[in-house]
Amino acid sequence: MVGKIVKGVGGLYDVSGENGIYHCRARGIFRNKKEKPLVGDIVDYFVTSETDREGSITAIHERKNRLIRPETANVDLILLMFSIRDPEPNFDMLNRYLIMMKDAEIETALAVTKMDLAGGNDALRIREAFKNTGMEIFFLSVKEGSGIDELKAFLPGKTTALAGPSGVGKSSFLNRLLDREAMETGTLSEKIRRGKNTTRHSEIFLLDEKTFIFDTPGFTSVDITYLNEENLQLYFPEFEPFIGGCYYNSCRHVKEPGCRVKEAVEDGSISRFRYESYVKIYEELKQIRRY
Ligand SMILES: Nc1nc2c(ncn2[C@@H]2O[C@H](COP(=O)(O)OP(=O)(O)OP(=O)(O)O)[C@@H](O)[C@H]2O)c(=O)[nH]1
Ligand SMILES: [Mg+2]
Ligand SMILES: [Zn+2]
Repeated sequence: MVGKIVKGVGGLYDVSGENGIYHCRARGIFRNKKEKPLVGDIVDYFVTSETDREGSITAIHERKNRLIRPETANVDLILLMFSIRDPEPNFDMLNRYLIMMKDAEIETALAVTKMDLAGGNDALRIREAFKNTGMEIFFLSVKEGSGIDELKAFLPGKTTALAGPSGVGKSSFLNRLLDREAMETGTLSEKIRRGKNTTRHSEIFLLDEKTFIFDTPGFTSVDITYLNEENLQLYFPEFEPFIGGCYYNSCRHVKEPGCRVKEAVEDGSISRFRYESYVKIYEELKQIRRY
């Protein structure tokens, strides 16, 4: 039978097929092949016990894509969520995450949460920071119920994964979409102090027949050191119109004269914040490759 893995915890997978959900284990062949089933995978499975609703996964169908963070397969859209406050956004980490998604060739949109805690020009500041990146930006407050419908209208027909740091309100947003307490939520201090109310596994929910949404665990760091600094420019979509126009063909837009990218930062077509992030990451990657 064929089904979709909707949840995976400790080697046990919930596979949703035409006869409902079966709790499945993956057969040993996966371990030997160093391949492991991921939430979002379409798999072949057979039933080992009808009464206990248990089964066994025998094969993974070809993936459209595969992500390490969050560990998922077959995602159409990443909704990168971060809160305007509590916790404060870590823009450096967000930019690194966006680079990782661009490398994985997965469409990404931004959702700024907890807008009930925002100050007067916070939304403008965020729009300015990410201008000309081509990304949709949504502003919402689950607490006040604002911005939810706009974001909801963006999701039909897609498989969307909610991603972002811990405590930004991913599970709260999901619960709001489903109108039930599908996932546990909690304050950051509850998460940290008691290790509770935090999301530890990825799980898929159905919004309608063709619309899936994954809740995933929050991340605390993003590693992109596998990238080559020469190519880093390609991961900043707002640089694209200017690349190739610089005085030097080999321009990496850091210290070179006659740089069109730097001009674009000066005239405001590229946000300084993103450019500075580019330079910082560029220097870092270059440093790594020296060794
Ligand atoms: N002020 C305010 N607080 C919110 C809002 N949405 C969520 N919260 C609170 O933020 C805290 C964290 O929410 P969660 O939904 O657990 O966050 P999460 O992103 O799922 O966190 P992890 O599962 O640990 O990755 C909870 O105490 C929520 O009540 C909001 O719109 N406004
Ligand atoms: Mg959560
Ligand atoms: Zn340049």
